Amino acid sequence: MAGAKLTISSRNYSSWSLRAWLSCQLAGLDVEVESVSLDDPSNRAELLLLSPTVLTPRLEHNGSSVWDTFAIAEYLDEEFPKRNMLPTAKVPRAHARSIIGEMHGGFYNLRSALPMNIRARYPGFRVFTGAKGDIRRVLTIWNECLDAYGGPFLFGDKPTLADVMYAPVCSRFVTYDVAIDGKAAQYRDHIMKWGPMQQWIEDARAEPEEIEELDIEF
Ligand SMILES: N[C@@H](CCC(=O)N[C@@H](CS)C(=O)NCC(=O)O)C(=O)O
Repeated sequence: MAGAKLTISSRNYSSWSLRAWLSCQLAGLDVEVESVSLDDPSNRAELLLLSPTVLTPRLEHNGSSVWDTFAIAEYLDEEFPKRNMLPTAKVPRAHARSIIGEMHGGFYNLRSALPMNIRARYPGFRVFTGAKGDIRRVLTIWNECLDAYGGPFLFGDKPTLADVMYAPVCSRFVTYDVAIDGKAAQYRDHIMKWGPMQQWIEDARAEPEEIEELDIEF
């Protein structure tokens, strides 16, 4: 559908931009992507007019302006009900909403200690103790879903918004060489090879911008 625009920041560093873009892919929405560099004060001023939080992502679609990744995902699910962006059955849908909520509202240590950086590789990276608890919880979530619904995605054979929410975590595990095994490792690999993820990774690699403070010296 023409006329949809997604404002994002960096493809390499912005995990929320990735989630919003993957949500658009699940919705089947043909979206124009506008990247803004948030380092530039004039861009920030312009973004304030679009997104009151001065944060990306922000979606414009059919007269609606939606900011915050969770709101964008909910909006798209409502606009495109036939796309089944959440599991169709009530119990798994409640499960999916819960783990989506956990990702959106939590995992602060994981997100701050292992910022998304698609292009980088840190072999042997030492994860600090605070983030280890978050990693354990993510693995529990993944293993419970993969056991209950049979994979290869968290809720079975089709991707849902739950996979969208955890996709940047898969990328972080690759970047920071987080040792995982079994079904969780297979899941990480499946998501990293998933078509829309591959497309985003390719575009992130081509992106010129480097943000020094997010390129951890190690
Ligand atoms: N809760 C927000 C978080 C969005 C967010 O933190 N976006 C980052 C990019 S990943 C941002 O815009 N940062 C700009 C800044 O901090 O200046 C969401 O779900 O969309």
